[in-house]
Amino acid sequence: MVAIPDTGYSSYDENDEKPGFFARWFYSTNHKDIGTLYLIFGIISGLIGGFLSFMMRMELAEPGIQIFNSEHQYLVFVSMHGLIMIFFMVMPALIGGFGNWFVPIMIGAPDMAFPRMNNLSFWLLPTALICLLISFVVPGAAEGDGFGGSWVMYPPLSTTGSPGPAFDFIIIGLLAAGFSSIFGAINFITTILNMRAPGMTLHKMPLFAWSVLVTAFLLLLALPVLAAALFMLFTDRIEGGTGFFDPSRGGDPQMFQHLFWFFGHPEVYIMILPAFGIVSHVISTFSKKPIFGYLGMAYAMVAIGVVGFVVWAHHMYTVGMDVNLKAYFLAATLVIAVPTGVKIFSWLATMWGGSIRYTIPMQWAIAFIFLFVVGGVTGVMLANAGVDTYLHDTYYVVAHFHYVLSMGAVFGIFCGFYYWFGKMFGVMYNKYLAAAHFWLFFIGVNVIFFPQHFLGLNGMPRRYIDYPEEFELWNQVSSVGAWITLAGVGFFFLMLIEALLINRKRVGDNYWGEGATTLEWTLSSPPPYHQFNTLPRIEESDEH
Ligand code: HAS
Ligand code: CU
Repeated sequence: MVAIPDTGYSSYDENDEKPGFFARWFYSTNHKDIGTLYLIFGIISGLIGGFLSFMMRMELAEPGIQIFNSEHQYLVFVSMHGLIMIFFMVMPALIGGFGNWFVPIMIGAPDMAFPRMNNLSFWLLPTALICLLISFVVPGAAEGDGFGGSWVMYPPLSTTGSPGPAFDFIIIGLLAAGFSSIFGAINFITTILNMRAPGMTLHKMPLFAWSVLVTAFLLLLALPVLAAALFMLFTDRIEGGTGFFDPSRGGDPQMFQHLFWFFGHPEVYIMILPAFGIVSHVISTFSKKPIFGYLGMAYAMVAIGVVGFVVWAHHMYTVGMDVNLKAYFLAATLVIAVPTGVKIFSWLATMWGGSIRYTIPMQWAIAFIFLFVVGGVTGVMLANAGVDTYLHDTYYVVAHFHYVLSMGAVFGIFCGFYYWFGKMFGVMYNKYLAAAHFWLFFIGVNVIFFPQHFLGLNGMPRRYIDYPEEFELWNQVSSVGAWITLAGVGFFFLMLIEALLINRKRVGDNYWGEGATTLEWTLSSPPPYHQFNTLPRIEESDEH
C-alpha cells in the first residue's frame, strides 16, 4: 500500500458550491452524497428485513401456529426477508454505500466515472423496493397475498404455484435492482481502471478498492443471468406464454435452478468480498502494520471470484445429478477454502506482533474473522455431497449462511461504519453506546444461530411454520437471541442519535492516528464536497 503523500489534497475549496436540498439529494451526482443515500437506504431496508425476521422468530418460539394467519403468510415473510436483506440491505450498504464513498477517494479520482448513471443506480433501488412491498398486499397464491416461494424462486412455486400479480411485482422489482447493480458495476470498473491518480498502480491500490473491483466483475457477469432467468419466469407465467421450465411443454424446471445458482453462488461472494476489503483496512490500521501479504490478499479475492463461478451446483446436490458431476462440484467447492484461508491467515499474521488497539471497529473486525471461519467450515461440510444429502434444506444450512452473512457481511458493514463514521459525518460516536451495540449484537446473533446447527443436525427442515416438540428447546433459545439482537439494534440507533443529533463531537482529519494510511485520511472530516481541484501524486513506497 502507499504512504500518505503530502499534496494539499485536503485543502478545502471555498468556491466549492453545494446545490440546494432538493437538487443535492434527488438529482445527486456527487459520489459521497450518493454513498450516504445508499447507507440510509440500507438502514431502512435493514429495519424492514429485520422486522420480518423478528416476527418469524416469535412465531417459532414455540410449537404450533400463533402469530401468522396462515402457513402461506409465514412463507411470504421468509421469502421477503431473504430478498430484502440481500438485495436491499447488504448490497446497497457495502457496494453502493462504502464503495461510492471511498473508492474514488482511495484511488485519487475526482468522482465516479459516470456520475449521472450513479444517480440512476441509486434511484432504481427505492423503485424496486416499492415493487417488492406492493407484492405483500396483492394476491399471490390461492392461500392469500404475497409470494411464498423463498428467495430462490424455484418453479413451479413461482409460476403456476403463484397466480396473481404478487410475484410479477417481485420480478419487476428484482429486474430494477439488478439493472441498478449492473450500472453500478460498470461505473466502478470504469472508475477503477481509468481514473486512478498518477502513480496509483493496481498493485498499490488499497484492498477495499480491489475488493470492489472484483465484486463489480462478479456483478457484471452474474446479474444478467439472473435477469434472464427472471424474464423466462415472466414469460412462462403469461397465459399461453413460454414453457421454459414446464415439463408438460418440453421445458425443464431444473434448468431454472442452474440459472439461478449460476447467479446465486457468485452473489454470496458479492456480499462478502467488500467486507473482506473493509476488514483488511481495519485490521491493518489497528495493528499499526501494513497488511501482511498485500498482493496475496488482492489475488486471493480474484481467485475466489473466478472459482466462485464454477461451483454453483453444490446448491443442487439433491436434484439427482450424476455422481461424477457431484464429485466435480464437490472438489471445485473445496478449492475455495484455499484462497479464503490465505485471507484469514494473512489477517492473523497482520495482527501478529502488531501494536493492537481494541477500538470499536477493531472489535467488529476480530469478531468477523472468528465468526466467518465458523460459517466457512460449515460451508466446507455442506460442500461434501454425501453429507449434504442429509443436511440439505435443514436448519444446518440456515445456520451456515447466517454465520457468513448475518455475522460475516453484516459485521463487515458495521466494521466499516464505525471505522469511517467520523470521516463521513465529521463527528464521533459515544464509545459506550457503540460497545453496547457490539456486545449485544455479538451475543444475540450467536444465541440465534448457533443452536440452529443442532436443529439442522437433528433433521429440522427449513421453511416450515411449525415443528414437533422435540425441537422446542433450541428454537426457544434461538428466539431469545432475537430479543438480545433487537436490544443491540436499539443501541445502534441510540448511538446514531447521540452522535449525529445531540453531541456532535468534532473529529480531526486522521482521527485513528498513525496506522491509517489510505488516502481518505489526507482529507478533512467530513471531506470537502468535491475533490476536483487537486489530484494527489502517489509517491513510491516499498513498505509492504
Ligand atoms: Fe455457503 C449454502 C458451501 C461460503 C452463503 N451459502 C449457502 C446459502 C447461502 C450461503 C446464503 O456446498 C443458502 C442458499 C439457500 O437459500 O439455499 N459456502 C460454502 C463453502 C463456502 C461458502 C464451501 N456461503 C459462503 C459465503 C456466503 C455463503 C461466504 C455468504 C456471504 N454454502 C455451501 C454449500 C451450500 C451453501 C454447499 C448448500 C447447502 C445446501 O444443502 O443447500 C466457502 O467459501 C467457505 C470458505 C471459508 C472457510 C473458512 C476459512 C478458511 C480457513 C482455511 C482452512 C479451512 C479448511 C476447511 C481447510 C473454509 C481457516 C476445514 C474443514 C472443516 C470441516 C474443519
Ligand atoms: Cu454456493
